[in-house]
Amino acid sequence: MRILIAEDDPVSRRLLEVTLHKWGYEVIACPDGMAAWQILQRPDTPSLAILDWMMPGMDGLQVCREVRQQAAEPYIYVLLLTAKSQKTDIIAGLEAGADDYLTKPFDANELRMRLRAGRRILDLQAELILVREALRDQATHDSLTNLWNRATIYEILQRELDHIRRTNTTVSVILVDIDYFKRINDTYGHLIGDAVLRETAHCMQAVLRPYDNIGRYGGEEFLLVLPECDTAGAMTLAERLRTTIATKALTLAEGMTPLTVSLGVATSSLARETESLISAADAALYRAKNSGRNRVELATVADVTAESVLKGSMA
Ligand code: GH3
Ligand code: MG
Ligand code: MG
Ligand code: MG
Repeated sequence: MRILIAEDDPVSRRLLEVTLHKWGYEVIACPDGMAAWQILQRPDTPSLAILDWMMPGMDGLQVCREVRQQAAEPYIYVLLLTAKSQKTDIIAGLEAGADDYLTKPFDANELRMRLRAGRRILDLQAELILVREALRDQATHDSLTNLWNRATIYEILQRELDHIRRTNTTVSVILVDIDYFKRINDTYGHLIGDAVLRETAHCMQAVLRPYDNIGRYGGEEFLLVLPECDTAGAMTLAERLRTTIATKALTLAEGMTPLTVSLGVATSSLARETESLISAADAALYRAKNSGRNRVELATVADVTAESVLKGSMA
């Protein structure tokens, strides 16, 4: 573990450095607060710092305040080293954001134990961050395919549509639905069905550009959100997805007939509201299904009009 030491007195600094080395720490030592603050702002900053209070230029307290004002992560554990031992001084140090303090001349064993306490806190914090990241991942991803889940892909589309209102570009969506998927479940069982869903998801992901988004929209339905992609681009991509899946012999079960998908494409030039755009793509997908499946259909103005008429009649 790396520790930063800021101490203006060369003898004390050397002593600290040697002691910490002996305990197995990797040490970065600097002679004043300014140098310490420079290092603490780096992305690869040590997460534990021992700061002397009184130093020329920027003192330990000022460094402490700056550290607490910058981004909260990675957390930097600060131990203030001070010749001041008045209660009011200690309170001032803690108020500035120090986690702990030690009065000089310090007792080596005490320092050792206090550093250990600091490490425990840093370890706990790292663990919390991992858990939080895992939770965030769970909340935004579909657990079977690891694609974005329905809520997240919907949000992504909303964000993209907001964006194009400002930038005057085009975003396209593709709704993809596996053909006769129920048969796979019925013939080979639900587990193979799950494996087919995962395979299909990965197969599509491999065809996409890095900035395209794909989410699991329903059971065997996927929604793709394609930023800065016009009708022609979206149709080409949809066709590539269709052929890629149709020609990929899924070997998940003996005698399995090639899997196919039907796709509905819609672009923001047709509809600029999230719901309308998705339902336009859905109408196109419905046509693709009715025209025999394993094909791509493009949404038209009629799909959007039909949608608003339907909405009107329900209102
Ligand atoms: P179509 O060509 O008209 O789309 O026919 P289909 O059989 O694909 O469509 P249908 O909507 O009739 O059936 C979809 C099936 O998908 C029914 C459901 O049991 C299955 N399904 C939904 N989610 C999952 C899942 O997570 N795992 C598995 N194995 N099956 C699922
Ligand atoms: Mg000093
Ligand atoms: Mg289906
Ligand atoms: Mg379906």
